[in-house]
This record gives sequence, C-alpha cells and structure tokens, in this order.
Amino acid sequence: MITFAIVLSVLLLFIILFLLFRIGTLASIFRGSSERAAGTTKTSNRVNGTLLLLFLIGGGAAFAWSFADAWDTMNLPLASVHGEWTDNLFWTTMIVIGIVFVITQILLFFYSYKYQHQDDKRAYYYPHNNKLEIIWTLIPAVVMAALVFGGWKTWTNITSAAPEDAVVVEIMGKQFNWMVRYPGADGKLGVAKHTLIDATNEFGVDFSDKNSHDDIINPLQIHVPKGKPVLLKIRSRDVIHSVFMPHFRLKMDAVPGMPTKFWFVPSKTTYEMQNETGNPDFKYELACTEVCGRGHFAMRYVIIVDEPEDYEAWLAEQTPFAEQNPQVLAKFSNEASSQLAAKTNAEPKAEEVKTEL
Ligand SMILES: [Cu+2]
Repeated sequence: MITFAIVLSVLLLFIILFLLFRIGTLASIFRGSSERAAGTTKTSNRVNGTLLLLFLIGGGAAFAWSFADAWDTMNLPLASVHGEWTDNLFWTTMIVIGIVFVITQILLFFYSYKYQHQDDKRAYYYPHNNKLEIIWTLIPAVVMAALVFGGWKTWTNITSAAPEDAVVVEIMGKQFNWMVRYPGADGKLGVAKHTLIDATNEFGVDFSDKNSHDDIINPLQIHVPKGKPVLLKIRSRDVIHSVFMPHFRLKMDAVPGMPTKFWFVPSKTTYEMQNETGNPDFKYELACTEVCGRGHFAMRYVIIVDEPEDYEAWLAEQTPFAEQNPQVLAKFSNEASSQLAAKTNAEPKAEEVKTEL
C-alpha cells in the first residue's frame, strides 16, 4: 500500500511538472514575442536535459543496486559438470553486453544533456563515412557471431546423447506434484500408457510388461549418485510443467504427449554442499518453473546427491511399486489371462472362418 502511494505521488508530481511547462509555453505564445518563445524553448531544453541526466544517474544506481541485491540468488552454488559451461557462457555474454549497455546508455543520456539546443550553436554537418559504417557493423557482427557459436557449441554438448550406463530417472509432472520412477534392478522402465492411469496407478504403468515389476515409484526423495551420469526422462500428464534444478543448471519443459530428456553429472553430494554453504539444512530441489495452475507453487521434490555406494544402498532399500500394491499387479495378470483366454477362444473361430472361405 505504501509502495502504491509513493508511486502515485511520483506520478502526480510529474503530471504537475508537465502542466507547469505547458502553462509556461502557452503563456509565451499568447504574449506573441518570438524572443520570449526562444527563451522558453531554452528553459524546457535545459530542464529536459537535466531530467535525462538524472534518469541516467537514478537508472544507473537502480541497475547497480538490483544486481547487488540479487547477486546471491543469481549465483547459486554450482553442483554439476555441464553447469560450468553454462555459467561461463552466461557470464561471458553478460560481461560483453553489460559493457556495451553501460557505454551506450551513458552516451545516450549524457549527450542529450550536453548537446541540447543552444541558439548560438549549429550542429556539425557530417553526412557519411564508409570506414566508420564498416567498423561499427563488423565489430558487433563478429562479437555476436562468436557468442552465438559459443552458445550453439555449449547447447550441442549439453544435449548430446546420454552415456549408456546413465542412471535413469523418470519424472512426470501433473497438477500439482511431481511423480518419479526408477527402473529398479533390471535398469529398464516398464511401458507406460496414459490410458492406464487411475488413482493408484498414477503413472499409467502397464504391469503386463515384466520390466515394470521392479519399477520404484514415488520414493520420498530423488536420490542420484555423485560423479555418474543421470538421465532424466521427462513427461507431463496434463499441462506444460518445467523441470528446474537450479544448482545443477538444469531446466527442461515437461510437455504432455511429447517426452523430453536431460542428462547431467552431479558434482557435489548434498553433504559436501551443506559444508560448502555452511548450511546444515541445505537441500537440492526440483521445482516447477512453468506457471501451470493454482497449485504451481507446491510442485517441489527434494533431491539428495549421494556418494555412489550410498546411492546403491538406498536403491537396494526401496520396495518396487508392484510389491507395495499387489492388487494392481493382480488386476493386470487377471486381465492378461482373460485376454489370453479370449484369444484362444477366438482362434478356432478364425480357423472356422478360414475353412468356410
Ligand atoms: Cu507445474
């Protein structure tokens, strides 16, 4: 409320200033003296020039403050191998465009002040210079091309195919939580179909597929091993969500009907990060970064990065979904046997039809 009042007061102040100028200009027109009119222009130019200079100083200060204020949240400690390439790319781009931004803004506002209209001064007439044109076209073109090339190379590296031995974790977004599935001891995720989704089988896993029998679904936390490649297979059940793991510099949309993926190598365990940050409660997290509806804010999953042996121990402790929910497995085997029976009944009929023909 106070912020609103301040904004409103500043706005009103500007309106009052503008009206005062307008009255001054109109008054000089009514007086009809060209000398006075020129004088009025001079005053308004000086005021405008000063306001532009103040805008440069105020805007520059706000720019510096916003950077300083958001520094910690902009620079979360890094915990993945590819994150270093992403950070390098980000900061190289930021420094290059930051320098250009600062120089051009200073020139733009300072020159508006310095070269404001003066009755006794004429602008220098300088129509064309090919050499200058070439220089200020070529330099930005080369710099931009280098940045784009660097970005393309980094993106190609990050999105290259995951190594064969990567730990697979499936992540499915739904309104409003994440669901997670591990392939279990066989290393293979069972087939899933959206038509099989119900209140218990939230993933829509087809349990007639043997690979699904040891799948681990929705563990309390996502565990991944340090120093090993982890492949995230990402899906969505309803709207677009987005998998965001800021400490790993990882972000990939979860799109309904279009599976996506992202692989990465965690480089620091949760414990190491707790020591580094001096925060014993530190936890990596998976958040949704697509505004996907009313419960968007609640889409969070805690990620634990373990030493590889701790990860194996954790995985061995998990109970597969089919074991926890034998009724779901039973339903599928009943269906399978009734389908088999129907098939065996249908086959002789087919034979009959054939013989009839
Ligand atoms: Cu979401």
